[in-house]
Amino acid sequence: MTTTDSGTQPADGTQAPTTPMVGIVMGSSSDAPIMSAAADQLRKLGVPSEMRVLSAHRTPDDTAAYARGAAQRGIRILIAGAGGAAHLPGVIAAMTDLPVIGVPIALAHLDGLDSLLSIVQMPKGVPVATVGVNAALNAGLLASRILALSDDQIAAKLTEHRAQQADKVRSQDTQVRSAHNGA
Ligand code: AIR
Repeated sequence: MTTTDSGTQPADGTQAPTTPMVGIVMGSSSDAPIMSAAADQLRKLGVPSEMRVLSAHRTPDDTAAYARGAAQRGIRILIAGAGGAAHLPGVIAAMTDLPVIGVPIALAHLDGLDSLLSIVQMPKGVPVATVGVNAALNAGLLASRILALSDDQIAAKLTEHRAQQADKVRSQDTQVRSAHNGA
């Protein structure tokens, strides 16, 4: 499955599809409900992405081909999510110089601790930046922050996003204070 998530312009014949900057990869389509949060966050920040299902164990050759070809196709950062014996982010990081962000997916057993340790405990020399269990939204934000170092539009959207987030917390503060403090 290849999905150009937010990288596709309206099919009006006047604009070519935007090249995806972020590749979002997952070990199974069962990870998609979690991993879609990364795509949604990237879309909100105007970062074009693509999604693939690639398994380090079930489709190792496809995984290798994708990892080895990603940089040449214009991908700048890879986000990889997997559950259980979650080797996908590490295997991808072994085959590309692109930054790789790992998302540990929680399965029915062990509450995601197995996935977390499989992804975070990489041997030295092959780094994977690991976010929290099921924290695909943060993976999208982290990828955007890295891209923002060399992209003013993404940087501006991130600043706006942080300001909106602060506004939400301030309005929660106002509500809680008026309910509990009478002020
Ligand atoms: N997985 C797939 N190949 C290798 C691994 N570790 C993971 C998927 C998913 C879990 O196995 O990332 O989180 C269960 O996959 P499924 O297809 O059985 O639902």
